[in-house]
Amino acid sequence: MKFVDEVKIYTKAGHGGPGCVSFRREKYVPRGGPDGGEGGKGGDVIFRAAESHRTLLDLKYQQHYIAKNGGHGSGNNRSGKSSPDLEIIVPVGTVVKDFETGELLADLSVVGQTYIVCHGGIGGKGNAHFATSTHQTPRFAQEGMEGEERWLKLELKLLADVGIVGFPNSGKSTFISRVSAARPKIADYPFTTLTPHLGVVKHRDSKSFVLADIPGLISGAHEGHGMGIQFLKHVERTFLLLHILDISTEPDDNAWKNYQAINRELGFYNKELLAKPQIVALNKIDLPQVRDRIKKEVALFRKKGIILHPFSAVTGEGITEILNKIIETLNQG
Ligand SMILES: Nc1nc2c(ncn2[C@@H]2O[C@H](COP(=O)(O)OP(=O)(O)OP(=O)(O)O)[C@@H](O)[C@H]2O)c(=O)[nH]1
Ligand SMILES: [Mg+2]
Repeated sequence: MKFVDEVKIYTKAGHGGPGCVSFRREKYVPRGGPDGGEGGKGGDVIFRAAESHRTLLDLKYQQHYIAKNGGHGSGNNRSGKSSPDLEIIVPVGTVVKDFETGELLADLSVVGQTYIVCHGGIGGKGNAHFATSTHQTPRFAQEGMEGEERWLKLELKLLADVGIVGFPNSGKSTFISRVSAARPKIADYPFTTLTPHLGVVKHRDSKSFVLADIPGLISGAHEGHGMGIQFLKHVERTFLLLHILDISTEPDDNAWKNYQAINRELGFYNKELLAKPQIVALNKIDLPQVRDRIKKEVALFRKKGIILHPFSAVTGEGITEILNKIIETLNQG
């Protein structure tokens, strides 16, 4: 099943009910005064963030959300019924934007948070409202106000704690499938992962955290090369990044250059990504051509002030150290 993280929907609040034109009818009172009541208010359309929903999938299947109109006012000064609000439940982390303008309307990041996206129209006044000493028998009433309507774009940024970044084929999916129950496809060709995957990691007795595996990046991703950088929105809110490096394929593969190339793409997407703590790891140390170069690479990164964690996603060597480091860093934040 495809991971749904963007949907377009139409929302419309209810119109206010029309006011009523009516005159009192009583025995022995031949010409009673105006007694038309006002219309009821139309229902609002409201978003509510709840933990019960993990994806925007439900909204993909229903595109139109229309709240009911307010009831008509009636005689005897009776107001029309106000309509109930239409509530749309969305996962925590949903961002609501105006589809036409792209304007950010709401960022529903807290459980129970609500946002009124379309206000219902208020009801029209009945003719009783318009009676004055000089105009005692108004034969008109107001229409209700129109309810607001708009097309929206909803985006769900996965709420992962840790995002994995790296070139295609570096072993990101192998890592997540090793440490969590997530089972993204793994293969020896680039761009195996086409959609983000989430995995919950429970390491020893520390609190579990959520890891996000996203499609690989390449140089020029910000210009649309490879899978592009749109998937980086899934790691925008993570607390830290796990940067996986692979120097196994070419003899002149340069871990430092690769490291910088990926960071450049992160910066093109959003400078703030570069401010996140990064845990840098060198994968595939089970392969002799990589094993032979561990010392050199670790020393080179150390010179730049960066700890390089060698590991093998296949044999599991070095993974405990990486998880320890992730948890330590998460705890600091
Ligand atoms: N020898 C060895 N191979 C590995 C290791 N980790 C991953 N691989 C292999 O590398 C290839 C790519 O692994 P993936 O986990 O699919 O890589 P990815 O980074 O998710 O790739 P994309 O989804 O394309 O970005 C597969 O053939 C894996 O079996 C490792 O530690 N050692
Ligand atoms: Mg992958």
